[in-house]
Amino acid sequence: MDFSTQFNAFVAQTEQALDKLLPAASTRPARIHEAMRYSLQAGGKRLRPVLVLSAAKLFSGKSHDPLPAAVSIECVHTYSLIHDDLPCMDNDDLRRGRPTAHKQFDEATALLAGDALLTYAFDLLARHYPAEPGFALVRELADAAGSRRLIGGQMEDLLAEKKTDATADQLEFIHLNKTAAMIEAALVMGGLTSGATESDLGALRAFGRELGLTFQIVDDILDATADSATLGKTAGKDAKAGKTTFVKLHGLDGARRFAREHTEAALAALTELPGDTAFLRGLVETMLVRKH
Ligand code: GRG
Repeated sequence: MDFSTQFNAFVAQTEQALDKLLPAASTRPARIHEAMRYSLQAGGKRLRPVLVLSAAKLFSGKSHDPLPAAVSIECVHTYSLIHDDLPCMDNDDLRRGRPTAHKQFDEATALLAGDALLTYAFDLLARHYPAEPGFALVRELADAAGSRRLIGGQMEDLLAEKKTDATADQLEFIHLNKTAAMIEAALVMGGLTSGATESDLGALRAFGRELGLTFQIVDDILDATADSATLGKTAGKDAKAGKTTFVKLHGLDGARRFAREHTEAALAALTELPGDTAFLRGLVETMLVRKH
């Protein structure tokens, strides 16, 4: 199967599982379940679920269905987007090509929908896996989404926004935690569902770190160069806010060079993994040239 056929197959599996595993929109109170589904089923690249499913495929150990884990990390990711768009954070009107949750519903409903998705992610893991690998999955996701990583990255990002001279070190902290943490966790969770060893998990983590940094640098480049219609979210926001980004610190050419270096490092990390890594190789290469 070529790269894009495999990618689309993973996305289709994810969409089906999302629909099956989420509470029905009519579940009382319908408004919260409609809002959860509105944001979760608005499209999105489904990168994190695809990483769970593709990492799970690499190993031949004791295997559990990776789909609940894939859905659970997409729930956490979507909660973080809903909250990030709120007026008290990024105050954005457009997400995944649609009005943001607080514009479509209202602020209180958007806040609750985010809270509910975060909680539901752990419910899914607890319900669908036995203690092993369930505890490890819960721990991995909680760690990636917690105050040292996703939330920590978001906190430093908000603090850095107040000044226009953030350093390269601060920028790295923000991106390693706000972006790369969830990408690493997705890969590790996939590995955990199919019996990866400690050393395999270490290699997945190293790969995820580099992939996450590449992803974020490309995100900064796209924010500076693409339009809102292509991105499905507001373009040019970083420059307008005077925000420190890879592009601001290193210029467009410098940012492109960094993206290539992290791509090389990601490809090198892949050589430590067993199984057929062609799909992950394709993903890294596609990441570098993505348009949204
Ligand atoms: C509110 C705790 C909390 C965290 C918010 C996700 C986030 C942290 C902020 C959104 C802004 C941003 C640029 C985050 C970096 C990670 C990132 C690029 C997220 C967007 O992920 P995509 O592009 O989104 O995979 P889709 O919609 O395709 O799933």
